[in-house]
Amino acid sequence: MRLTILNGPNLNLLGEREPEIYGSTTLAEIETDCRACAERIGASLSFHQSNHEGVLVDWIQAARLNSDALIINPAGYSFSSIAMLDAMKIFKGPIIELHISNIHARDEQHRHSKLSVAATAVICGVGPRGYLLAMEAAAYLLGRSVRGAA
Ligand code: CA2
Repeated sequence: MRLTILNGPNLNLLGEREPEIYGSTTLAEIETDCRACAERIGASLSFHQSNHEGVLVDWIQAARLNSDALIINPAGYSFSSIAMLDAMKIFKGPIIELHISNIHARDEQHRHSKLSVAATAVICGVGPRGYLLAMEAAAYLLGRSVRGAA
């Protein structure tokens, strides 16, 4: 099982600012935990962060060739990026959209993700632990599609 985790703009600053919303865990710590989880569930893992929309689009396109499932925290691009939405629509495997905070409990600007329509599942509000839940969800969704079970 090959998993790609993509992180959008400003998530490189996790743990440094606004800990009351996003917690004090850094993205490097999240990556370490994700790599341990990948080993546990027998997955290979590509883990990336970019502040640039086009770079994220390139990685989503690349995932079509090198990944079975895609986990994406699009951050601020959740609310604006038709380019990422278009790229996600052509990915064949499960896509888990992930947010550290509960976007539904946020202000109007942070409430409606344009990308969720292309996601198989959405996880939000669980903090950094959501990344591990998303990896388990990806494994579950892949297993289900292989076996065709409910
Ligand atoms: O909760 C999430 O994971 C978000 O995707 C994070 C985005 C926000 O726009 C979404 O509504 C929810 C923002 C990421 C910004 O990250 C920062 C990290 C540290 C300090 C400031 C921003």
